[in-house]
Amino acid sequence: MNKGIATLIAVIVGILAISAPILLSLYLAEQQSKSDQFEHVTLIAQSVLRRADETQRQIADAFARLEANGTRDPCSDANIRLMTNIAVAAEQLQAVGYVADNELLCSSFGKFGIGIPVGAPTYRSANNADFRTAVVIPEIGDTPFILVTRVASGYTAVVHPYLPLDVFGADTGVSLGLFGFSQKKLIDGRGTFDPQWIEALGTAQSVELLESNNIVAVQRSRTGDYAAFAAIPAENMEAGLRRYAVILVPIGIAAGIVLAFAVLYLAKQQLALPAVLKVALKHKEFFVEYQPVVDLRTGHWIGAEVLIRWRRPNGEMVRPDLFIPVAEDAKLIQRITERVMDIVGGEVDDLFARYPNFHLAINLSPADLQDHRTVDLLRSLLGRIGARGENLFVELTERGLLRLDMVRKVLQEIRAMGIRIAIDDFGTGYSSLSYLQSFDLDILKIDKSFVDTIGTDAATSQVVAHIIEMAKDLKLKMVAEGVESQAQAQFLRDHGVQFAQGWLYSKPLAFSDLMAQMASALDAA
Ligand code: G
Ligand code: G
Ligand code: MN
Repeated sequence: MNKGIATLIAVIVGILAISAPILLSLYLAEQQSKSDQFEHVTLIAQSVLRRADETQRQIADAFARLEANGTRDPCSDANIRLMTNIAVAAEQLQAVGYVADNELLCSSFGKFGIGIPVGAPTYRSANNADFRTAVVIPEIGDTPFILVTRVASGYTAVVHPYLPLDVFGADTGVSLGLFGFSQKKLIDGRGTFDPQWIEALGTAQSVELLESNNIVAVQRSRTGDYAAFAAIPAENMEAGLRRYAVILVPIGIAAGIVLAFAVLYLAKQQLALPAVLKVALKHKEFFVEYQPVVDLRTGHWIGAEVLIRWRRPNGEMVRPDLFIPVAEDAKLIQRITERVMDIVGGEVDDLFARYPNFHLAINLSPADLQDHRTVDLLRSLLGRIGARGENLFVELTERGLLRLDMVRKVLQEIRAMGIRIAIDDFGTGYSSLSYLQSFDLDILKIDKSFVDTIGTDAATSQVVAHIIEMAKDLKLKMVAEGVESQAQAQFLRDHGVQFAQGWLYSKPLAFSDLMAQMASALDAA
């Protein structure tokens, strides 16, 4: 991958990593505060409504009892006694009385000599009740009362204005009240009120509104022509938000920083690898091991695959499957191949003098096959280690065969030296049989992933047999990789596979160990 793009992606992921948890924590704080405030305001509206409903029930009850008395003179002594009984029993009612022509003529407090003026009604409900708010009646008490008058009979309930509103009385920041539907007017309330809130209720039973200035809850009465509302300033929510944010945002920031460091650490490792590889080449941090290849019939070691190893200065081993692809991307792989041949050339001395039919297999990458220099490197390696062409194999992956023309030429020259060509990791790529046929190949290496399926009922276990048949058709010799059990070896032998490598026989060895073990095997024979 292009380094600039990789850096950009790392930076973007880093920014996301740090900002996502913070934004999430802010969002959670806001949601939490919002639901807290709505819960609060809804609770208030419900309390107002409960009190209003109870008051309304008592008023309706009072009117029903007075009207049932059926007297023609509402202010008769008997009727006033009934009024007194009702007012004493109904705790929400301050008094009950009789109003005609905007005058209170008598009440549970008795008959007044002259009528007390109460003014014109301010509101008439759908149930034909007239409302008068803020009526002062010194004979009854010194607060302005609400009067509710039954239009049909003139009977009137005197209600203390704070009764329905006396909820959370200490909480002065709260606006609350009752409004009537039919007139879309406020019956009783304190603080701010916006007729829009009635519109917002529509036909619903309740509604919660978040306005720029207010958090509002409206609750419709199930029995009367009114609804209760409560509102608190939106600043309350911001204060709540701040309370939660103080706790949640630091957690978000901490999580973000940890995440960002993790991202940067990973990105840095990835980005730095090519640079580190260059230093590793300069500082000679690579060495090689040799994994023996055995003849499946005799068990003799007939050759070995050269495998590169990288030990960092801090002792850490880096696996080739990790750094080989990076080296290929960074165009460093040819320097690595050259280093491998250099190491082999330096440490392999009298191997072929002692074992003239032994072979070493060198892994080549696609880039190696497109460069004529590889031919020269192999030729000089043969000279350094005193080997004939037949003592050297090269292993190619299917990917290496894709850029045709140059590859064919390089392979021809390699083969002309007597070096044999093995196709590595066969079956894991995507080349077709006929395509492979168009190259002069000698050996097919059966990938460990297929060998692993032998004796299992994995769907791919059939593939091994097919690969073996195919190799026979192509007249290729076979090396099975990663053989770990006698059962696998037996299967391969039975199917005509000639050679194998794997832990069953030997792990990759240092050159001196390879030589020592071969010598002792010969002594034993
Ligand atoms: O040894 P294991 O040893 O983990 O090898 C892992 C992979 O690395 C194998 O697919 C092997 O073919 C590849 N590999 C090992 N050494 C070399 C090398 O020198 N050059 C290339 N191109 N690949 C190698
Ligand atoms: O180049 P190639 O893909 O063949 O490299 C072989 C890889 O497999 C190396 O990493 C080697 O160490 C590893 N290997 C070799 N034999 C065995 C084996 O029998 N079992 C396992 N698990 N790994 C093996
Ligand atoms: Mn290999």
